[in-house]
Amino acid sequence: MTIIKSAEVIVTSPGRNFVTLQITTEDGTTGLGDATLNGRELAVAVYLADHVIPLLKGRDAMNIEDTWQYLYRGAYWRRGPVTMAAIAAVDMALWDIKAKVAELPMYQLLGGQSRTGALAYGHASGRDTEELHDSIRANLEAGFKAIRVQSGIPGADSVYGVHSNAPTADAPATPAGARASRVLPEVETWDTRAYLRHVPTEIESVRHEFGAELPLLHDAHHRLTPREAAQLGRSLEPFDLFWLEDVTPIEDPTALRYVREHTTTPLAIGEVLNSVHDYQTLVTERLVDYVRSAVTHTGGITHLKKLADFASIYGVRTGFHGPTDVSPVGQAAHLHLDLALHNFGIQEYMIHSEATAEVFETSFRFEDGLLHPGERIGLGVEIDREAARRHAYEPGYLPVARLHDGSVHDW
Ligand code: GCO
Ligand code: MG
Repeated sequence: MTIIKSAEVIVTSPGRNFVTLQITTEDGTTGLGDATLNGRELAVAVYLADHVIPLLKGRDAMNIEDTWQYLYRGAYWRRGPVTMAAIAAVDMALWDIKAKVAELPMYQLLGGQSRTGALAYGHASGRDTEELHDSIRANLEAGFKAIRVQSGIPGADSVYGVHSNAPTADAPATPAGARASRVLPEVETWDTRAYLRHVPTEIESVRHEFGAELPLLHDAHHRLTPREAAQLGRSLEPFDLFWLEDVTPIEDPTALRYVREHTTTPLAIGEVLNSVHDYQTLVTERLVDYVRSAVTHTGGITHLKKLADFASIYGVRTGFHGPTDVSPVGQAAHLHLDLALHNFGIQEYMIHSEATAEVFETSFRFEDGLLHPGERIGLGVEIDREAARRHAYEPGYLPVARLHDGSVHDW
């Protein structure tokens, strides 16, 4: 029987917080879904426990599309990161169950393998040029064939995405710094002019040191006006970026019209979007080259597949969001999609900590710069409930950015 018998929310913090939904059917098949929303984790946990789980019991686990529409349209209050992360967790868990019932790795249900593996990019960063180059070398040694480059800015104490740690399982980079025992968010100071002056010089130094072939990416984290973004895109054109990410704030997709008119640097956007509808202007006007949503924040496999298929009609490719705040369950779901989708572009891959790997045991492998979900049936992830219990939830916040005059800026 594939009738849903029970569902449970598991909150654990092996190095950082994760919210996981486990659904069990009457015949004892279990499925896992990721519901982690960095810095706002418990909102999704409560949404699932109080508003979604009571609706799941007794439903046929096989009817994934119907359950998706039931939770989305049935709520009336649709979209938004909390709702879409909750629906995503249910959706992933149901695909996991369906693939287990079919005794197939999940990508087989999406049409099978379109490639031998998904090109992954790692995160390199440094407070200065030397540290940045060392971090790139560490990424190359770890097997990455594409690298995101973030650097410190002279005069700024801390900058988004810059860590002194190498991307190893022992010392994983943490993008958001959401785990903190402090009560209030960390405050970073931001200076756009210094950033616009400095970043091109760092990327030039990287091209000089590492050659023309290595695909390089950079994330501006929504901090620029369209004119500033156009300036940055233009100044980076000689260095042939794979993509420039999230240049302008997400609320106004039409801001990218100006950027597009002024630079040929490829653009990626979307990690904070959570619906295919959010992409209508971006995709139909071809304002971006890559869509960046995460399966965890965009309604799961069902909805992300719709986004990818919509984008494919316009020649836009995928670059799913894969920081460590997407759990190994969410990342596994990405890898199944990456393998199957024809318009796959690249996959972000931040290696989870060893503590995380003890809680979530995965089947995915990273070989020769490519990620593969493995051949285990379902999504290929098992959760160790005992290990999960050993890591209690820790409240934490993402940092906040302020300008030199004290006013709040986009972080
Ligand atoms: C990325 C993202 C992350 C976000 C983080 C917020 O490109 O990986 O920008 O680093 O900041 O996911 O929780
Ligand atoms: Mg980003």
